[in-house]
Amino acid sequence: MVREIVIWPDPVLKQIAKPVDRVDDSIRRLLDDMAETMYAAEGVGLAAPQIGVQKRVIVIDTSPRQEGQRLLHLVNPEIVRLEGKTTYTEGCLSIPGEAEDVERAAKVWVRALDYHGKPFELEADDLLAIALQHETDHLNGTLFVDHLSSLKRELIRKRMKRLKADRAAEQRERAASRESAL
Ligand code: GNR
Ligand code: NI
Repeated sequence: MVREIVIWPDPVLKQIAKPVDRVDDSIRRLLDDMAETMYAAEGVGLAAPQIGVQKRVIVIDTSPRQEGQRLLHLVNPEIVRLEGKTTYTEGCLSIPGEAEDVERAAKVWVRALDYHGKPFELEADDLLAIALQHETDHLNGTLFVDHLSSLKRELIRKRMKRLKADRAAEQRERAASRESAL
């Protein structure tokens, strides 16, 4: 099921997500919903807090055009080593229409549980390394705008508040026209 993506600013995006104690069917359903939501939104990753779920669960696919072929499920991910520096122009499904340069480690080593609860380790560079850092940030209540100057962040906050207000007005209008059609 495709879930609704929470738009920043929202308190749920600032909280520290809780570790999963067992990868059971309900976690697998969450992983499936997250993958479906990520592909529908054409993102390269998604963290559970972005659909309002406070759990340390992420999905990543750096080539979402070939849906499902390079899908990664990570439960309780931990970055165990970071190396080098790189700058990438990042976006976020919770901050639509915005993109800014963020400096991060160029290479990371991550430990996590997979779809079946089995531990694995992953060594990543390029976009995958960026996505892993971006998504684990989400689990700790951090978004890419938190890596920007406060001036840039506050400008983006204003635009997101306007976008949310516009969307809410649109929904009210749609509800009203449904009502009058009855
Ligand atoms: O879809 C996404 N694209 C992206 C581009 C550059 C750096 C990070 C990302 S992640 C983002 C999806 C998202 O918001 N995940 O939390
Ligand atoms: Ni994001």
